[in-house]
Amino acid sequence: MVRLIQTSDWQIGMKGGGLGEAGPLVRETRIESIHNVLKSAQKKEVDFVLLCGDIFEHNMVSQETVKKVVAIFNQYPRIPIYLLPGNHDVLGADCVYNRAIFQRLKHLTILSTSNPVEVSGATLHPCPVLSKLTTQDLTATIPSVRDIDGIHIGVAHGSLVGKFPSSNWEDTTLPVELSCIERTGIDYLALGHWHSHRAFDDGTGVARIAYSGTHEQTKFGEDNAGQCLLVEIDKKGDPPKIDTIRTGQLTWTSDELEIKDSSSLNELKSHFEAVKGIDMVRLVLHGELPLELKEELENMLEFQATIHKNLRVKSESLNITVPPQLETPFDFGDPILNQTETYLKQSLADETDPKQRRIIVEALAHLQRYGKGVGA
Ligand SMILES: [Mn+2]
Repeated sequence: MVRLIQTSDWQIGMKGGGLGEAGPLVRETRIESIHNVLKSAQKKEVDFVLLCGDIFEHNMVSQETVKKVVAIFNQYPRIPIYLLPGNHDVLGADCVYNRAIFQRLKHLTILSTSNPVEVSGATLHPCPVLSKLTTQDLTATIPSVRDIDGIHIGVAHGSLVGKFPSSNWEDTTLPVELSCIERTGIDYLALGHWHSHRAFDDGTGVARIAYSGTHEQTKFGEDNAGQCLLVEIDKKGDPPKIDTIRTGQLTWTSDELEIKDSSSLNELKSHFEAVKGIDMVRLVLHGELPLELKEELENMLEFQATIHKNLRVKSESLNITVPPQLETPFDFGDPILNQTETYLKQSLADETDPKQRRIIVEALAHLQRYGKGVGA
């Protein structure tokens, strides 16, 4: 019998591009959540932990970051850790795991060749990535183990051919053939590379292939992320028992909302009410917003930004409409201001680029506010 924790794609050291100010929070949380993986291993008294690649975002990750990860590993000295490098932390002369600090970790084994490794309860068959551009089945090196006693587990980092969950993952590099199980007779294939947890059957209705997904969601829109897997296999040939364990800390939501009129702001209010416990909130706004509601919307968003750990609002497709009263000339009692207004309105009438129009509308709104202030 073997019991293991499977995890991958920690992407430690990732920039968090597109997350703006939340970048540092996401980076630190990814490191902190390693504890959740190793604590699960401790609690479930597993034989070992299997890291299926992309533990670091790249091989040039800072030594400070490396030390943070090693410091966490050191807090769990009784858990054997087997680490297969992926395409981000790819093997080679500058591989991050070549650094001396890793050689001193007694309970960490880097799976750098395809030689079988005897572990407590099973034999591992690592399929290391030797080039990021590999187009050959990564599991080709796993021999047939049908006639060899014991539980056999393949470990690879790549894309399961024909099972890409979304088109942007449909790359032709790092292929893993589904037929690997049938060809070799291994009991289980542990995979990394995809950030979402997925399990696949071997063609006979038994799930023998699984991605754990990342331990902490990396961006908006990832589904089934923020977990590790507890995998148990009783004996050779038995169906593996695959359970998910929550390890992620940050919660994420991404939604779209159409703005039409003042009732839309109430809808927006209800939306924020519904997501108030979520850390990372993304909102795409489109439609038409009357200029007189612009300030209210901005105030609402400013306040909401203080409630969530991160609020990202995309409003490039939200048109600000100019209300009729802005079309009627306003006498500022100052020829320069009057002239400015006429000029801006003419520019608005001539301008077709939505980005430029928004700038002009903004200027008009400021001018009006200023004008009212002068008149008051
Ligand atoms: Mn990868």
